[in-house]
Amino acid sequence: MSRKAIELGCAALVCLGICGTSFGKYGGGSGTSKDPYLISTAEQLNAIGANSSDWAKCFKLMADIDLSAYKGTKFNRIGTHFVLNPFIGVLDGNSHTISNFTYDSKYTDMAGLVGCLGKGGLVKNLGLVGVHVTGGRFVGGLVGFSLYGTVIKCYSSGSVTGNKDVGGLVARVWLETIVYSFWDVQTSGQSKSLGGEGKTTAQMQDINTYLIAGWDFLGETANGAANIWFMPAGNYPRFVWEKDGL
Ligand SMILES: [Ca+2]
Repeated sequence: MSRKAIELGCAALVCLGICGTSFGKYGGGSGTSKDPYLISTAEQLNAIGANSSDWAKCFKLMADIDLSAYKGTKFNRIGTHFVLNPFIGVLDGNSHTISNFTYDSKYTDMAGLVGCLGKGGLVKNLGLVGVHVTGGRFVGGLVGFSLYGTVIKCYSSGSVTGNKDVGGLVARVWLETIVYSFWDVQTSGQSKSLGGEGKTTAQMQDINTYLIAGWDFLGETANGAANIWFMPAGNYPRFVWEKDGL
C-alpha cells in the first residue's frame, strides 16, 4: 500500500471517529437544545438507550413511532439506574406518539420507556399508546423511577405490572415535577402512581379532563391558540396534525 493510500485511510478513520458518533445512529441533529438529535424511526429511538453517553443530550421525535417489533427486553431502556445511569437529557415527543412499547422482564427493576429520569431530565409532549410493561420494582409506562426529573404533558395507556412500586405513568417519583400528565387507570391496571394523575378510561377520553389542566385543544381559545390537541370521539387525545389520518 502506498504511503498516500495509508494517509488517506488514516484521514478517513479520524473523520469516522470524529463524525461517526451520531451519523447514522439518529436522524440528524447534534444533541444540543437548539439542535436536538432527531428521532424518526423505531431503530433510532432504540439507539438512545444503547448509547448511555448520550443520556444528557436532547432528542426530538419527528414522527409517530411503532415499537411493536421490539418484544421481550429488546428495547433499550433510556436510563437504567437512578444514581449510576439516569437519563438527564430531554426527550421531546414533539406532539407525537409512541405505540406498542413492550418491556417484559419480571426481574428487571426500573422498567419503563425511560427506566430512570434524573435531575435535569425532561420528558414532554409525548403520548404512549398501548404500552405493555412487566418488571420487578419501580415499573412504569413512561418512567420507571424519577429522581428530580420532570414530565410535562404526557399520557400513557396500556398495561403495567410489577412486584412493587408500580405506576401507570411514573412508578416512583422523588421531588419531581409532573405537569398535566395522565394515565389510564383501567387499561394500565394501576390505580396508583406517584406521578401524574390517574383517570378512568371515560375520563381519559373526556376533553374536560385535559381542558382543566390547561391543554391547548382545537376549538377552544382559553388554553391558547396553538391548538396542539384534538379529541376524537371515544379515543385519547391526539395531536392536531394527526387529524387527517384518523
Ligand atoms: Ca386552543
